[in-house]
Amino acid sequence: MLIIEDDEIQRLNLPHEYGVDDIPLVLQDRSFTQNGQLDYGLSMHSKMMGKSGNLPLTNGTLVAYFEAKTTRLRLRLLNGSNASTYHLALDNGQSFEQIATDGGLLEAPVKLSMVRLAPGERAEIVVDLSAGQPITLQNITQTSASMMDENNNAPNFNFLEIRPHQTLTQIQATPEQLNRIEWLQETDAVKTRSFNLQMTMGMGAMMGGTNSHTINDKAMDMGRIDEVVKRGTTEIWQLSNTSMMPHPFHMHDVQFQILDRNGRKPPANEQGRKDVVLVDPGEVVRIIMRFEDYAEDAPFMYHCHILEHEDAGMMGQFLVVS
Ligand SMILES: [Cu+2]
Repeated sequence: MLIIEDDEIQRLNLPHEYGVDDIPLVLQDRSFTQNGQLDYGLSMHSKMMGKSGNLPLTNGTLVAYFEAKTTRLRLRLLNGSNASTYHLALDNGQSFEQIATDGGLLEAPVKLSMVRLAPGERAEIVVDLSAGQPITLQNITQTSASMMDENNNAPNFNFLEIRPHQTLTQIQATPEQLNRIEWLQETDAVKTRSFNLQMTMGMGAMMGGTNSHTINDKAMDMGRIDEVVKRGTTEIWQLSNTSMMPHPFHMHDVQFQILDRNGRKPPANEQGRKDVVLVDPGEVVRIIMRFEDYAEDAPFMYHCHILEHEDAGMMGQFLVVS
């Protein structure tokens, strides 16, 4: 995990002592063989849906715990799983504050009792430990109407047990204003591009054949540039999912803002700088971004962040030119 900070973040007096009250957490699920090796056997099912494990790993550790010395703890969460979307909550039902998205601080903290994190997605949260009782960060299984979601719906994992010390150092409350974000407007956009995330369920695809996972009917081809963007412009990318399972769409190069989900404003904790957005089956998500970096020779990528999906072709590449 790379942690990027600046003077402005330091001035906010958020918990920022690495390993004490500021903890990076890479969350994953893995399976192991009898002799303790990583099991990456792919069935036809996991080739299609992505590989999920049956055990939770936190920073590569099983049954992880943390001894807390402060009344507040800042957790920098990364879903580092291949394919599982997590629904993270505290076991005592206590709420927490989300303070940052993938690419930076939210404008204000958002109070939540659960945060959804797709593969590749990040969130920073602040947990209140002033009651002095142990709290466990868990994944909560969601009941899904779709059988197709089953594999990406991890079981009730315990990712981290937080054990507070007898006496805790007081940490001040989170400031009410964290950041000022320059919001891009729909009218700023010079172009709208459409991306359709698709999966083919045919027998050929099940056997790992070509074009099982595509964007706009195309599987990734290193020799093909899919989109050419003009530097300095703002665009809307319209993401639709016509497959039977959710896909976390990820872009390189830019941080985008979510304009809407099926025409509705995204929830408060998604109103920030993002580079991963989960697109549910049947959903249309519009994102907006400004392209400021040149990429005239070596292209940037966009892809589904489920590892087996990008491997199977659900990826494209774009240039940014003058
Ligand atoms: Cu996908």
